[in-house]
This record gives sequence, C-alpha cells and structure tokens, in this order.
Amino acid sequence: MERTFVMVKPDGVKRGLIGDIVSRFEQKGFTLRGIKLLHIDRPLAERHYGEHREKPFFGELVDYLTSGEACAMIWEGQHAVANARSLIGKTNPVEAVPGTIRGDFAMDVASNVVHGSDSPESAEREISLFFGESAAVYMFPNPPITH
Ligand code: RTP
Ligand code: MG
Repeated sequence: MERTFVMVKPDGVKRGLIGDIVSRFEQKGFTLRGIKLLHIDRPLAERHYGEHREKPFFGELVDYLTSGEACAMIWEGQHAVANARSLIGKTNPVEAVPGTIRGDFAMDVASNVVHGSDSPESAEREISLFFGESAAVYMFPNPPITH
C-alpha cells in the first residue's frame, strides 16, 4: 500500500470544492488517512514548493498558496501517487481532460484547485511537512482518541 499527499488549494476551498474532491478519491477506491484545514504561511509554502524556487512563477505560486485556507489530506491505496495524479489531471487545465479534477473545475494554471505529490518520496516528505510527528499515525487505521 502506498500513501500520497493531496491538497485542495485556497481557490478550491473558497469555491466549496472540498466535498466533491474528497468524494472523487473515495469513489476511486482510496482510503482517507488524514485530513485537516490550515492557513499555510510563507515559510511552509516555500518549503512545500522548494523545487520551484528558481522558476519565474514561484512568487505568484507562494502568494496563491497562502491566500486562504487549504485542505491537506493523506490518501492511501494501490499506486496511490500515480492514481491520484491521474484523477487530478494535467498541471495546465487547458490540457487537463474533462473527467479529471482540473479538467472539470479549473481554467488557469496559476489556480488549478488541487495538488498531488509527484512521487512516493515527495509524498512522504510532504506528509511529514504538513502532518509532522503525527504522520506515522496515519499509516494504519487511526487509534481511538481517549480523553
Ligand atoms: P502540484 O505540484 O500543485 O500538484 O502541480 P503539478 O505537480 O501538476 O505541477 P508542478 O510542475 O509541480 O507545478 C506546481 C504548480 O505551479 C504552478 N505553475 N505555474 N505559470 C506556469 O507556467 C506554471 N507552471 C506551474 C501550478 O499552479 C502548479 O500546480
Ligand atoms: Mg508538483
């Protein structure tokens, strides 16, 4: 079993798309292992997208990711990274085919609604970044919370 990190970006949260996106992952056969709403600050956004630091769109990307609440999720399943990327669709919504999340919900590459890890290594890095110490907990069915 593999895990991947998926995030509904601020435009997707503002537009009320969390439910639809969660539903698509459930219908595909993924198991939800963690979910939380958070307002990403600039240091976290810069670490998350560190590989794009030198790109001309980096500043705009960080502005966008920090512009409102995002919904961070851990999804588990067979070939989770690749299956999630195919549900999400191509980076540029112009190329994303209808039926994919970006194909159905986005028009512009700069606000393409959802993020999905690009490799199992990226997934584990991003899960640690967003879920921290508690990340290990999400590996298996969550234990009951005791008060
Ligand atoms: P993501 O990381 O968000 O899941 O997207 P991705 O793997 O499909 O694409 P990636 O190359 O990692 O790019 C990260 C985000 O940067 C924005 N972008 N803008 N203006 C541009 O040419 C451009 N190229 C990429 C997109 O919002 C993309 O999701
Ligand atoms: Mg990427």
